[in-house]
Amino acid sequence: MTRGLKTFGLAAASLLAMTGLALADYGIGEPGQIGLQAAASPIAAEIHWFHDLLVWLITAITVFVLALLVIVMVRFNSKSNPVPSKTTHNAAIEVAWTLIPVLILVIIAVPSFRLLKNQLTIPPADITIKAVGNQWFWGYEYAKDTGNIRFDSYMLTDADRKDPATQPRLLAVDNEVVLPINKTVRVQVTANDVLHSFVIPSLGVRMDAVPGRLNETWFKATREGIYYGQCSELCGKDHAFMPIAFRIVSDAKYAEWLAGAQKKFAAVSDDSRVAVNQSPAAKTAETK
Ligand SMILES: [Cu+2]
Repeated sequence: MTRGLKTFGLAAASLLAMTGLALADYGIGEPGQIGLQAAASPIAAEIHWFHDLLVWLITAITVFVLALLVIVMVRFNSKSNPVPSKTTHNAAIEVAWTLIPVLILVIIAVPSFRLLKNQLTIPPADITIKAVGNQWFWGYEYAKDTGNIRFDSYMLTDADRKDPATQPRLLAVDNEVVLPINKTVRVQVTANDVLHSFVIPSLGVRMDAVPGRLNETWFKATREGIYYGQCSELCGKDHAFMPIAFRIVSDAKYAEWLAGAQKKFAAVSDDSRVAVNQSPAAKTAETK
């Protein structure tokens, strides 16, 4: 009995973890973590809410189907039910098992499309940055009117990591992207060579980086902190070693960082390394 209770407790704990109520930490995976990385933007919170809704729905459906199977196995096996019923149709049940799944799908579809709309409708942005995937590092540009800098961001090697507590292995980078809290940031995403994917779980951002194409996404960070992400499209031998690190700070700290960064890094030039939205034909015409 105690054992049963323990198992139940464990199952309940994993369910809690799955629904994101436990193991909250910002911007980085925890050892033994089961749930999602804690949300730090409204979109990420909405993604978590939708995920939790699906977990409960899936759990209810699975338990219901399992119960039906158990009833069939116990009550209608050849021993306990030697003379089977000849029933072939039951209008009420047939209507129910058609309509209820449709209803469940509608219950899923409404928040699903709402989330998709919120992700894809980019609100007026306070800051526009561009993330450029390269084999194997990310380059960043702050738009001319909101920063006007560009720099590259490489993963720190084990030898470079002076403080393992604040510089997690395989995630810490030399140049972090610093941005202010509670500001809408439009992120343009593209690539210089092959497909990459720009992902920061805590900020609810995931966008493919495609050479010759400018994709857009956005976030509004509502918590200060450091948020890590990784390239999420297999892009070559060092795919696992091009992390993303965004540091969200107060307005004052951001202004201070930007002033320093404008001295340290180059400005965004007109002949930017990346030519976006250029068709192969246009490129060929240019070289002729
Ligand atoms: Cu990549």
